[in-house]
Amino acid sequence: MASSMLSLGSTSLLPREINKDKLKLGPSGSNPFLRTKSLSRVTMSVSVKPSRFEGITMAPPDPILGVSEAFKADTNELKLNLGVGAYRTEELQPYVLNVVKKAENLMLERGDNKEYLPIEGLAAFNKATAELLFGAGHPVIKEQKVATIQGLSGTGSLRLAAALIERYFPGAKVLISAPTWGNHKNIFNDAKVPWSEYRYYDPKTIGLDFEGMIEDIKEAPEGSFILLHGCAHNPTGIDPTPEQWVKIADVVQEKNHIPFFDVAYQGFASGSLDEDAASVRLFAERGMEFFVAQSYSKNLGLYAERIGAINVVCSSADAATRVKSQLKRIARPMYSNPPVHGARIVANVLGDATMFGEWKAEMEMMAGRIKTVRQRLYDSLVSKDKSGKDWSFILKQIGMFSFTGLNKAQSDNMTNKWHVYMTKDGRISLAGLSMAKCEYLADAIIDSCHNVS
Ligand code: KET
Repeated sequence: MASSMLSLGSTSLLPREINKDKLKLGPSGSNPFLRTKSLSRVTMSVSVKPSRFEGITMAPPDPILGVSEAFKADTNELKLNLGVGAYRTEELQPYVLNVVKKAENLMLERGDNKEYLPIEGLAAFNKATAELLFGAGHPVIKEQKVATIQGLSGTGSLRLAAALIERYFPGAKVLISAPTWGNHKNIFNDAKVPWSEYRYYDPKTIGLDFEGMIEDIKEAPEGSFILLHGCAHNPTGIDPTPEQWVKIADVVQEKNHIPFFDVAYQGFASGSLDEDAASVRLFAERGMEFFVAQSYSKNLGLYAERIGAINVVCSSADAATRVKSQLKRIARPMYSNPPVHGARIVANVLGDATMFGEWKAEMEMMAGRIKTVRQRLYDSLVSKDKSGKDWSFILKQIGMFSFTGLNKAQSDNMTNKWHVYMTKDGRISLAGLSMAKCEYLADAIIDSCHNVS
């Protein structure tokens, strides 16, 4: 293809189309190709030269964000995007929290500048984010045992920690749950950190395979990193009970493993920020050393601001200082320093009692809407499905998602026949569902579940 085409940026022109294009570009002479006069010769010499990028193959679409691209291209009016975990209103519109608008207005009024942040990010944000996670009076904070640096949301923060593991724990393995958020594998692959899976989801019970999970964590080489979803496990929506968390902490401690929490949904699982941080705080109370990546994409709706943090809890303030210095060293050549806008929003909201209260109320409202559609979807399934199938697993799951148990062919049917966009692992984002669409979705699920194998 490349040998017969002239490429101009992202558009490719067949040679016979060039004259047509010349007319469109006009006689200004500003286009360097047109100034050569002998356009056809230029075409010839370019056309025989293979691209240096010939060896670069087409990458597959992203399993989650690629779903949104496919959704945009669908013109059917019934279409429904339940792919990415992003909160929508009942009218299925994106939602900017009022408290975020308030914080942004404040920033405008103050006339905050756009100077570079330090490599570790905004100090007020780093302080507030660690306090939100552990609780302000927690000994790990008072004793300055936490190395916190601002990251490019949850993903960027995970990536920084992965780079630190690669550099300082060569050969150490990260254990991730089967299944997990798809990007975890990409992150550790790109950071060249070996990983393997521990059992988590049991398709027979559509619940947690707790025995399998404990066995696999026990069997991992001593000193492995154990990636845990702090709350609202993605994609299953199944979390360990408080008693199970205690047992997980026991075996992790016994085997000298290093826990690595991914907290992307604090406040979104139960509606309470403290309750959703209970797993992390349990490990902190035991004096363990561990990682926690945080994200404000979901709970403050700051998806595009890329605001989050990586926290490393250390056994001494001295170790925390050294770890922080190395995290900065990793960040500097990667992206130099993080963006300020989202950090200021979070610092303002968390640092002001009134705004903090308003945030909690809005978060409860969002979490509440998701719980309401979850219930409505369940009710619709139960009333429409005459097969006797037990749908109660939908109500047992928590957070933004429901793991439907639909396989790839069934998920394909949801999209191809019903225009319901979802990930191929059978996950649907209830945050993208309205009450009005529950019945339609139930019809699609029942058809896909019973008529496609
Ligand atoms: N961890 C988990 C478990 C997670 O689900 C996400 C995002 C992230 C981290 C990172 O989010 P960030 O915006 O970098 O702070 N999950 C949703 C979006 C995505 O895939 O990027 C999703 O699963 O739909």
